[in-house]
Amino acid sequence: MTHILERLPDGAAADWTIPQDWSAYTAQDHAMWDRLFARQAAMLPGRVVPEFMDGLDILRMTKPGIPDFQELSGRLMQRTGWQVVAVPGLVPDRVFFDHLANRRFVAGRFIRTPDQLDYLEEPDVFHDVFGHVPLLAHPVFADYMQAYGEGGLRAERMGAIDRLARLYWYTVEFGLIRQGDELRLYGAGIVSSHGESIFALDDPSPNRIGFDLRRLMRTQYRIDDYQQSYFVIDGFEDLLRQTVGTDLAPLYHELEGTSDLMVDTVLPEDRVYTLGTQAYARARALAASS
Ligand code: HBI
Ligand code: FE
Repeated sequence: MTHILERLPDGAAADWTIPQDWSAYTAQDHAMWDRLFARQAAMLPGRVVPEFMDGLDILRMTKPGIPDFQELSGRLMQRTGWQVVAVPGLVPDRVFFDHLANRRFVAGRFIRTPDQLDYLEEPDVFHDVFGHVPLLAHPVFADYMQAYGEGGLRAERMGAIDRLARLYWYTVEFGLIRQGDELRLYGAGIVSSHGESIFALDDPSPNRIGFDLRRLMRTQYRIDDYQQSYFVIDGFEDLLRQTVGTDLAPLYHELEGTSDLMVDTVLPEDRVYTLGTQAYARARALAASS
């Protein structure tokens, strides 16, 4: 289980940031980044939104080694006014939202070890920086992330953080996007995972369902395995307009009386791109028994 820090760790600033201490990385640390980077950079073209590959280029993330956050922030600041700051782990929601609302992306500074190549419990610098930062060079996505932070601060006052966290999960972390007649990846949890970058687009088992905010906010999520349902947006502008660009208070209120949906539930009104084999088998069994 991932664990949110409860107390400000020694040595951290009041805003929970710590120095990245870039010069402390070893040759092995940099080699691990390069290995992960090479594997994803070879696989992602044609799968990820082109805006992600553009971001890698614009931010010069194609350079070998773990990026220096100061250098990265300089480029990002010029482009969209964002910065990348180091934190000692998962910070409390309020702290996380406050950084986003001020266009600061918080990143872990440690990198996984070879025995954690494909699975780790806490986000490391590869997930946080390779996964999240390239799209922060995209003006609309950059605005979405800031608006999410502002929405988080409002949701906290309304006791609706759990609903808003689902939005983050199914967009920023595990989102798919439709471009023309193709589905592409953009979620950081997918693009930083070799296995899920293939699974999310090619595997027959998960559902791929058109984005619907009300529906999504009723849907549970799992943190211990690949997703059983992905939500597909029609574009970043559309996502921003439909979600944190509007007042969500009426929606939170309306959802109070509704029940949660399981991770693999498919509703008759869902706009289904691909019905997962699990849901398909269940629908067949149901049809056969009636
Ligand atoms: N802290 N460092 C860090 N990174 C996260 O992604 C993060 C966090 N704290 C809270 C949090 N995410 C989520 O609980 C919110 O999206 C709701
Ligand atoms: Fe993440």
